[in-house]
Amino acid sequence: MNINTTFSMIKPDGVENGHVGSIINKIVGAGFNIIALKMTQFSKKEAKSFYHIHKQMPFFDDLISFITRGPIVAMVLEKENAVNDFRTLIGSTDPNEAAEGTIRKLYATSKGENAIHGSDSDQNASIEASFIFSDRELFNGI
Ligand code: 3AN
Repeated sequence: MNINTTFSMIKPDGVENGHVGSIINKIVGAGFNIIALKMTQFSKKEAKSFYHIHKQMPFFDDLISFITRGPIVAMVLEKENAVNDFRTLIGSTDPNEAAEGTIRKLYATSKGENAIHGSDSDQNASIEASFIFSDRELFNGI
């Protein structure tokens, strides 16, 4: 069994709309083990660095305004096949295209404000977790 980890954050819309508890319930119910968790808020500078791969995209400025407008809840999650299984659990970027029962189908309002993030590879999971959490907070390692 290949147990690995992924990084997730409940975005400002998910927090503002009161969905933190329901989303965490769904994550744990799907078999993920939370190995690190905190509520925090991105500065503009941090957000631009976190999302640097989208720098050239037309939605970049909106994305930075959105992700910095309120707190996020960041988590490192452990499970067999964590990255891919978590992407399945959250659903497509656009909630209109997300499968029934997925977190984005249930809680996202638009492609820009889509409630939750999940890493797209093991390498990015590690980079993103280290962006938010210190080594001592990642007590299980990643
Ligand atoms: P995902 O989060 O599903 O991996 P990415 O990595 O393509 O999606 O995009 C990162 C974030 O950028 C998305 N979660 C969403 O908030 C925002 N985003 C992506 N595409 C668009 C778009 N066409 N319009 C507005 N925001 C977008």
